[in-house]
Amino acid sequence: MGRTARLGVFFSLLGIAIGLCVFTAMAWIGSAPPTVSFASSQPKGAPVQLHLQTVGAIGTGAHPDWVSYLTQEPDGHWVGTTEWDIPASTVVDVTLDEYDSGSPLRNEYLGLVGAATVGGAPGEGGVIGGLENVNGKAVRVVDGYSGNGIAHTFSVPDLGINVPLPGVDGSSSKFCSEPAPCPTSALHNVITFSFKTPASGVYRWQCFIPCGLSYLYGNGGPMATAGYMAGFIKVVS
Ligand SMILES: [Cu+2]
Repeated sequence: MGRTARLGVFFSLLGIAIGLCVFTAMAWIGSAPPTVSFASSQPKGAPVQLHLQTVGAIGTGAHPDWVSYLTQEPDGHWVGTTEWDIPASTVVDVTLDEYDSGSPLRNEYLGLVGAATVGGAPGEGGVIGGLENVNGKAVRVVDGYSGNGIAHTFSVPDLGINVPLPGVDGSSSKFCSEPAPCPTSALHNVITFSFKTPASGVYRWQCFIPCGLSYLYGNGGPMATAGYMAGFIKVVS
């Protein structure tokens, strides 16, 4: 093969390689969930109000049958995302409307509020007061074998945050069966808790209940995809 032909093959292969890189990068960027900014949603230093939903099936998008978290933007609009910009050293008051059914825990440790911190004392994690409020009642532990079990958790291991979310009765006629966001007229539990953001940084959070039905051990699909059962708290200074 002559020099020109070899150069031709080289540049053809280079072009294909660059094309594949660009395609992969665009696919990755295109699949990243949007970020909702709470950086200036309230006066500096005032608590951020973070309103979330958990639903049994998001009903729209690429995976309509996947379980998902949703985020309410400061203007009231609901978005299927799990990524937020939140100011540093700021209290975050979370209100979580839980519309999904639950099951007993495989690991009862995840029923403890704030217990996800590595090496931390049970119940004394990053949740302020070590308590969550379930339908107006303060609780430190949720028994996964009582009621309708636990649907999901909101857990940020780096911040010592674990909040178990009790499920609702999946056989009820009021179970949410429409595309998210679920209306407040549908059966749901209201869970509230607060935590304080640390210095700036990116903190991964996720659900620790293997809720990815039909995936290996329940840990694939929505459990392994940002925007559904996992995301990032981007703490900005
Ligand atoms: Cu989950």
